[in-house]
Amino acid sequence: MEISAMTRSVVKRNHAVICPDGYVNSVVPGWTNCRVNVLINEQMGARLGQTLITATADTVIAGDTDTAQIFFYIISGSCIAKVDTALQTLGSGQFVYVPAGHSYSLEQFSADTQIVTFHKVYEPLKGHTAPPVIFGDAAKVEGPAFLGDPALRLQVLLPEDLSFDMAVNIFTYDPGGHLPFVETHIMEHGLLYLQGQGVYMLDHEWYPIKKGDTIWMAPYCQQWFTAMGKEPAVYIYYKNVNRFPT
Ligand code: UGY
Ligand code: MN
Repeated sequence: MEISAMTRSVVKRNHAVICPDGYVNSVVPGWTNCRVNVLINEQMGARLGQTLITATADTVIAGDTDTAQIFFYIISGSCIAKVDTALQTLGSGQFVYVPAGHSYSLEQFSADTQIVTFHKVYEPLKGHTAPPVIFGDAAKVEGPAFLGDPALRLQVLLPEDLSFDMAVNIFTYDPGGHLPFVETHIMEHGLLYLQGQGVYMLDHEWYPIKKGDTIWMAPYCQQWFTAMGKEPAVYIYYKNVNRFPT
């Protein structure tokens, strides 16, 4: 193995860039015969969890969501997902959202399967019933132009309904596309680059970013992105939504 003291990863008070060269595996009870990398967690000051699972044919990912809902997105490969009694085969670009208080199992993986997960302790909202289990496919979700710019397309994977307190979106930028302004907001993000490259500005520091990188942005971490290269830049990201700002 090449020995190196170089990395693009940084972990700061209100943002982090986590690149694959620094991964160290975790053991998660119930998630067996797989590699788990915990990319974002409350230990860094975050209020969400983000993990990357690399599965083999004999992997089983099973558990109860208890208080924290989980969103599983298949980056590559396939598996069979079961939530309570509902069963579905999931392939690349497909996902399952498991609300708090349900049991799940993902099994029968193809050898090359990678899954990104986002989890958050669910905050119920008076007058609204808890969200349902959702199986979905990003390929079937429309991606309208973002704020009128056709170089930017945003796919919203979960229903825009007040019962949900988290969103998971896929953002696609054509080469040269960029966020229209520097965002400064209360919502937190966890994101994973699925394709391409570009430059992210996080709190006035500039980072080259590419496929495979993770970014954590705490509330009010200022953020701006421009895509570079010859193919679109694509990232999937989490955002907390729809609750009173305590
Ligand atoms: O939803 C968002 O806040 C999104 N526009 N932020 C981002 O991509 N950094
Ligand atoms: Mn944002």
